[in-house]
Amino acid sequence: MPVTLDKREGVALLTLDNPPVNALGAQVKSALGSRLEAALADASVTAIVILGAGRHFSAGADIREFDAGTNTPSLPDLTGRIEKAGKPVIAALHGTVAGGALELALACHGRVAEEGAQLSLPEVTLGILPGAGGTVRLPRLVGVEAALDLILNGRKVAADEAAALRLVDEVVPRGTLLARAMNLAERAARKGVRRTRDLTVAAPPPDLFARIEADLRKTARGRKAPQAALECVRRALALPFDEALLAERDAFLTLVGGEESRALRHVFFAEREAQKFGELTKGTTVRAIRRVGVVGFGTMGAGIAMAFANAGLPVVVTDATQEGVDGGLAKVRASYEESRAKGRITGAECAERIALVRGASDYSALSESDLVIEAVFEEMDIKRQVFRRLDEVCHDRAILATNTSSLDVDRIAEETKDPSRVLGLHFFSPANIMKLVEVVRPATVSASVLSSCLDVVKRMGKTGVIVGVCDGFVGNRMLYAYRRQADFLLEEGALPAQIDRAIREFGMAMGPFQVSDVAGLDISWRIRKRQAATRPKDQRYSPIADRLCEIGRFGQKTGAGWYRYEKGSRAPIADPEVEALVKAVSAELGFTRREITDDEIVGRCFGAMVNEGALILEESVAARSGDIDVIWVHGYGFPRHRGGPMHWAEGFGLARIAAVVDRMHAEQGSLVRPSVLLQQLARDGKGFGEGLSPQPC
Ligand code: 3H9
Repeated sequence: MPVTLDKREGVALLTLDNPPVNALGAQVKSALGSRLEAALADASVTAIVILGAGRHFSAGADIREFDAGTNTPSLPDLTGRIEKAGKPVIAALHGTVAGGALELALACHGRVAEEGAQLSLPEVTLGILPGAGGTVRLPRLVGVEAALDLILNGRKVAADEAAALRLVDEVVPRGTLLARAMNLAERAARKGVRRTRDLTVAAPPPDLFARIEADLRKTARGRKAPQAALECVRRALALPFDEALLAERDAFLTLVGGEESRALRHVFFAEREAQKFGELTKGTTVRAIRRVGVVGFGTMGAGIAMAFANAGLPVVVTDATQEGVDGGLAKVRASYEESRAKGRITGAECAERIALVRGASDYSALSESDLVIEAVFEEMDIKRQVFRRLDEVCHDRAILATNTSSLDVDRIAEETKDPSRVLGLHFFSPANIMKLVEVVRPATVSASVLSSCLDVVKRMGKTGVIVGVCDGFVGNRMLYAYRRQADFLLEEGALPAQIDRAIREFGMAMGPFQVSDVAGLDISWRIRKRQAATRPKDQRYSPIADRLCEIGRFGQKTGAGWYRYEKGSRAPIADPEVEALVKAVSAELGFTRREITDDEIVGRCFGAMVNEGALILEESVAARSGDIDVIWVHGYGFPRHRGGPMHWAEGFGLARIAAVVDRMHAEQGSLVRPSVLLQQLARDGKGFGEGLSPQPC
């Protein structure tokens, strides 16, 4: 039974028992409703306590049921019934108390939270809003400003803060929750019930809503849920309680059926699916990773070292010279000091993390490391040399990883005596901040090495996605395809600022040319020069970026790239010199420049990207389209509320994408190779999830 009913000393205990997270699905709601009625009808019961079995009180409404439509009783019905009950109902909260679960607690007549409990209303992160009274009851309990902070940011509040906000009545030590909740229930039974609906809301500061609206215009661009939640809170102040509840319900139902919520729920589940690898890692032992080594103390090496130190793991970082080591350590110190100064970490945490990172100029310092990550120059010969050395100095059980962003990990693994312990761990820059790690799986790697790396990536609070070996793996390979169309569009008639604006309006944090100016144009120039000899002569190639590099425009670091920059500023300014260069290249290549629409920019850039994603699925370089979406959301700033490129493409229409791809193929030949999978799904009117059974990549 998903809800049990016990009686103790005149108090009825209703326990939610629906592993793993006590989600409030149809059966739980129905059982809770009937158990509640039974307790209310039982004359020997004076008060009721609702609690959760297992690690969490409850993760809220069952998100999987959102597509199934409303089921009875609805959560708003249930919370209404609890609030109106003639006997006191007390919520005993521990672990996660999220969304509808917190709304259930808000409707109770008292709340006790155990130390360690985390309370939140994360609905806007799922493209919805609290739909079981949260926007109406929370302002009555904690005030409008605090309520808006919680509702619009989906922020988790720890038990102590919840008490300070008067969101809970008491915080109690671990192990005492039930006793203290029963105690509160007995007291409430003597005093009579106190209902949240009867509380009055203090008027908020007069400019509060205007201020928040202005903020949302910047932070929630293109989103519907935050604005709708704000409106609900506004109505909660203006309307009678029950009318405000009805208005909230309407707003919730509109959002839950909308594209934003579908996309955000897709990402929620894709993130969790990405952690599952079926047979690939089933039953394998996870090796203990207690000490980590990093080779190369550049920006990437320092970022990786900090990512491990942030998770409490000691790291030793080697560099070829003592100067390199000192520079790297200085970078780490400066970064932590800055975080401390900004209040992101305490002084003690800062000192602890700095102490966890050691530097060395000799490979022998890596002999004790259980995992070593190479982060040296992106050059195959150099990497192979590093792996030969690692093979000599590291202990037999050590896992050896390369942070390459594109090179053939199979070839790197060949350099070692035991290639089963070699794989790629592709961190994204800055590695101490970015959540994504592509876990690159060469043919020879063992399942236990894969599981161990996924485990350590999770311990670092990052999202690991397994990908196969190919040039650029999943993320960069799709990025090349997208970026190439942006370059071609310049030649045909667009300018960098127009393309960047269209892509930003789509929802990407930055356009491709802005990104390039931030990253520096010189690195990809070097790669292109290396590839020049093998590039087919008849293949279309845009020389504009090369021309910019030839005149020393490497991006922000040189004050000029695709844009120009005022001294000390990072604000891009369109530059007539770049416009002249773009137009000159168009003329040289024989293009008659034409009007390019934003729709064409979006269709071609993202169409090429999605087609590449479909090829990646065909080749089993990624196991699922959701994995690709997770990679793009976490590693490349793809707007989460659009669900990732593959999910977005399904909504946009795979047939429309296939048509754009066909046109690009007709004009650009093998540079855009139409994916058979994409064409097939488009013909059959299916989505990516329907055309494939997940393949281990
Ligand atoms: C809501 O409440 C709307 C209301 O306002 C009212 C409406 C009328 N539903 O994350 P994990 C699954 S909206 C269904 O790996 P952890 C999850 O998919 C809800 N399933 O564990 C996974 O399944 P599987 C607002 C859910 O320990 C398994 O549980 N609530 C739900 O790392 C384990 O999850 C939220 O947004 C759910 N609500 O973290 C809370 N939650 O094993 C969302 C989880 O098949 N949940 N699952 O892959 C979380 O934040 C985390 O799951 C939690 C546990 C912290 C609870």
